Amino acid sequence: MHVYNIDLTITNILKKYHQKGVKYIEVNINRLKENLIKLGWIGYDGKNKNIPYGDEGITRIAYSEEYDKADELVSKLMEKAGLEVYHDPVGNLFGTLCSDKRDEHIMIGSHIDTVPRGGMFDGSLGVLGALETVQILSENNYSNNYNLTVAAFIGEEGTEIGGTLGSRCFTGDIELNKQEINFFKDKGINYEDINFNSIDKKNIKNYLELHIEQGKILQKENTPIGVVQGIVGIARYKVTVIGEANHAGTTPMELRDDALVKASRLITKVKKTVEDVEGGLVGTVGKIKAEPGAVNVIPGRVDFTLELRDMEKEKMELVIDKIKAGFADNELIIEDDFYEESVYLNEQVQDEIINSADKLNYDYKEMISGAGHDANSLSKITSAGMIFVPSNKGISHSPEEWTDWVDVKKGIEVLLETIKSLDKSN
Ligand code: HGY
Ligand code: MN
Ligand code: MN
Repeated sequence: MHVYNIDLTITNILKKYHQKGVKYIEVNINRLKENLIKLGWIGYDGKNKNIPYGDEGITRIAYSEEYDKADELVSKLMEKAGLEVYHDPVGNLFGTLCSDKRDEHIMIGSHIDTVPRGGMFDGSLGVLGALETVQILSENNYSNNYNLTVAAFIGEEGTEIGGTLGSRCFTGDIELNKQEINFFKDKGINYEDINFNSIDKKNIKNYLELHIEQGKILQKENTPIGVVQGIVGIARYKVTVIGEANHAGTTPMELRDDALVKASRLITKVKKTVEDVEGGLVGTVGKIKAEPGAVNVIPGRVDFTLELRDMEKEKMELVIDKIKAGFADNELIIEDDFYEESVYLNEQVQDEIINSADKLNYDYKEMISGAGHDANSLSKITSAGMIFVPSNKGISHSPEEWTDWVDVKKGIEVLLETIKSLDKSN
């Protein structure tokens, strides 16, 4: 069981007050913790009574009933913090601490939808951490130059029509095909409404996102802060392998054309091909289905998803070319399903994050994100940056996802300092 080790040693607090020129505002970590746990109960399926951790984890899929409850909770928390709360046509949620000086926004956000059986930090920490920074600034009568807008983008995790859905709609970085238009229509959202939103995209000066690393590096190197330099590109494919369905009893082994045996050879080939490519390329087969799916029938067809991630598109294309070799066209079909370009995040914003970590005397590491994020979409319309905090044992997209509260607090403090410095700059 995790003990909440809030690092309140007197030296830690004094250290902050000794920082020259930093009016130290103490984030309310207990309020953040309470909000994060409250949000985590929505969609949690487990026996734990004091924290939504473990067992079947948290399932809060975009546009589901659980998601609507989560949206309602976060909207109420934003109202309680005195923010102006509104939704755009696809269901993105915004809360703004208005400025009387300028109409541009500094946007700080992430997502509150989860993967099936996910954890309580992925996305939620970024939205509630953003809320905490804006709320604590407002409570300290901070006079913000820019509108400070907290965003909860809907559908960041993969939906039937791809991931980072809400933020791609918000930034207009999306071409909707017939199937996708119908996806929205089923939810009562008209296509014409989608490209309009309540904030003029040109008016977003910066975007910041606090997120768990979802990997092992920060914890392994005992470093509390990650400064994200770039976010990998994600290519998803629908793969179909064709064989010949036949009787499992009367078909001799040498006369079989077993689609599942062929698919398993192909999947092993994907692993080998990806491992042979230099650098950080990764490949995953996450979903597979054999048809007709009967115990006594040799599978005649197998469908599976293939996802590749890297900073370089060419490396992902190379894998596809290589795995096709040795298969006839009528037995292997690979269809593009989703592609999100990799991005390098804004260097000035990275410098601001580094300055904030330095001011607070926190070690940091510059790194690439192997996970996709809404910051990818936002980086297409504004200067965007991301701050990572460590994930316990690198686990994420799992009921065991965990970040120690002392690290959560450091991440929010760096976020707060970065917002303040961006708010002073032009
Ligand atoms: O899949 C991802 O990388 C993100 O967690 N949606
Ligand atoms: Mn996420
Ligand atoms: Mn995720």
